[in-house]
Amino acid sequence: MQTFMRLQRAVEDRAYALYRAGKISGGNFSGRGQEAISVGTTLALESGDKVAPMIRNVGTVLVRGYTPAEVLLNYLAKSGGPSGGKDNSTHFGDVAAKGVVSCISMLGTLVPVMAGMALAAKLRREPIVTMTYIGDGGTSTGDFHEGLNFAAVFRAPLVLIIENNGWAYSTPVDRQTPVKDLATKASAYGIPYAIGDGNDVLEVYRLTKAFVDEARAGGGPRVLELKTMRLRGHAQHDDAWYVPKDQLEAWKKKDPVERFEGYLVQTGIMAPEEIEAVNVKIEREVEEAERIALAAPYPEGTDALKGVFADDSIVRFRRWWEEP
Ligand SMILES: Cc1ncc(C[n+]2csc(CCOP(=O)(O)OP(=O)(O)O)c2C)c(N)n1
Ligand SMILES: [Mg+2]
Repeated sequence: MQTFMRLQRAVEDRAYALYRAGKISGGNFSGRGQEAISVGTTLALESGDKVAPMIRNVGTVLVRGYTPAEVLLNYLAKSGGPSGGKDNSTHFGDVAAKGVVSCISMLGTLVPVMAGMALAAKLRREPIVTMTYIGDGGTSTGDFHEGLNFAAVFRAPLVLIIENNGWAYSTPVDRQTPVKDLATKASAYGIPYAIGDGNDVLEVYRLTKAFVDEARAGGGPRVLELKTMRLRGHAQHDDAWYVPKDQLEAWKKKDPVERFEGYLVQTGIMAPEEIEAVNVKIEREVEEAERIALAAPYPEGTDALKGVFADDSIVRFRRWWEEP
């Protein structure tokens, strides 16, 4: 848990530096302050389960076996990255090899997608659980409600994680909904829910594991709301001027990574020097990943057609295009 949380932070810090240096075009997002959620929830899954991360869940893809180099190659839109240079963010996945369903930017849409995937697994009698994430803002979308209702009716083994980080871009939660606990929305569909501390990786793991086990045992969907705070702006271009400084400072004291490292030292599980050694190793690994990503080539123009249509349809399209 400590390694993956530090790895997420190190990879995202490196991406932030690359963004500031003008090497990443478009937006660049960060899950700083929310690492315990990505890591704790994903570690609670079995290898055959399917997970769909959102933009703040780089920890999820790292736990699932993507390397820091692959993540940075993708941010830089290089050809060797998982999206082959088609995306400059975190929109990549590999359902068969890694059990990762690509992030979809349109908020809420992954809820029906993962509900459908869970139902498909159930119909095939495969003991698989699906999981995805949604922000506080995303719970206002129609897809969130339709997807949850669908999952509830078909008792699909879906675990939905609500990452309540207090803000949807510049909109605070109390301007988004009059409901204090977002997970209570699940009870409208007869879905059991729980609410936990998203900055405590052990609690995140424990609550997720219980829900994953229940969903796998045939109990139907579950909704878990984890309270946390976005420690950077919505994306790197946004300095979050609208967030009250005292709110930010209070949450910085609850930093999930430092908090867990403090716990490991206090309980004698790891000595400070051991933690330091892990963190130095991670920094080196991420420096090497950056070197690889910067040196890698951009895709060829013709690569733009690859993976967009089934190969056969490219042939048909060319034939149609070239015929007078
Ligand atoms: C359906 C939809 N509406 C609007 C957007 C633009 N948008 C992207 S992220 C975002 C804020 C999301 O807030 P939240 O769901 O709380 O997630 P967080 O960014 O806090 O992780 C908005 C409005 C979008 N991607 N999809
Ligand atoms: Mg939010």
